[in-house]
Amino acid sequence: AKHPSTAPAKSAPQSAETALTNDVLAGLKKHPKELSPVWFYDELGSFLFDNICELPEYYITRTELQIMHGHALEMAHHIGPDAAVIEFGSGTSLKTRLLLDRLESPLAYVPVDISREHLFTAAGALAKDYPNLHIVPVCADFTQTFELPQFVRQAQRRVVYFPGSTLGNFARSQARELLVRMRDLVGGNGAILIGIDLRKDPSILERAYDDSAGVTAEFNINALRHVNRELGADFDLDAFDHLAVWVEEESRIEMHLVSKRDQVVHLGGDEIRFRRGEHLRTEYCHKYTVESFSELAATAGLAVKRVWMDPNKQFSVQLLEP
Ligand code: AVI
Repeated sequence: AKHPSTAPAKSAPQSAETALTNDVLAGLKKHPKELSPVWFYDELGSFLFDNICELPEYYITRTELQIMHGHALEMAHHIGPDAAVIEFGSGTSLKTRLLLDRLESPLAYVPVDISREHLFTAAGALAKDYPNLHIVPVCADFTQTFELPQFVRQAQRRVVYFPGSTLGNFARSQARELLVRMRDLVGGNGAILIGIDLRKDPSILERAYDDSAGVTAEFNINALRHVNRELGADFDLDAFDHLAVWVEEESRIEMHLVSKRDQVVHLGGDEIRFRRGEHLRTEYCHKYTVESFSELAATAGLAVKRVWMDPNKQFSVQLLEP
């Protein structure tokens, strides 16, 4: 047993599963109901996300890569020599390679990811192709405070790389907090290179998050499959519809799951009732203008030094400094 049965129930430490269950239940008891987007990313979800990145409607990955191909050299000049590059949520690091290829004598590359397996697989692959680069993987949840290896903490120029527009998935106050944490990590002489998706015609956005092949719908539904498997819930995967909706006042796409009928879902000894047509919100995807992002950055004590965009101004990669 994880916990001694003799311990009084009141002071018994929570198991990780109980903590997760309570967290999910708290979201399901809100009005409107919500579920954290972290539930998208099990093995199938990560595979589906990789597929999303290749979809014709999902312009984000393709456009950011185009910007990196065109401007990575200039970005590298701004970063300068001997930098330690710390990547938040390092995935397959395709974009990272474009940056690393251009940097002058980088001191170290520090991929930070919560998934130990992905982290070490990607770091291993990179180590083969960059034998002279010091690669220091850190397994951590980048939304929480974490320690960098001492020689990275002492590097003169520390740069956080955060591509993919993942900042858009955070509520504004959390996005600000994350920027503050990045600023603290890089220090007064540091920089942040960040991918930010830009506001555009809502019909383009809604299609990007509701593709004709139905991959994003499957990605959304998979969050329920993940909760069923990890926490023993009994969500009926066929009883929810995928919805992607543009919310103008918040300047964001929201992904929802809409209950097809009145139903009851069981989780951790609790019963959660859904009415027919009731929404469960699973994700925010904020879209910024160059101005609105610069305002957000300023609230975190960061100034925008450079903005690189594709010719159609769909996406941006921005260099921030304290
Ligand atoms: C990971 N993140 C930047 C993606 C996005 O576009 O906000 C997640 C995603 N959700 C649906 N499709 C892709």
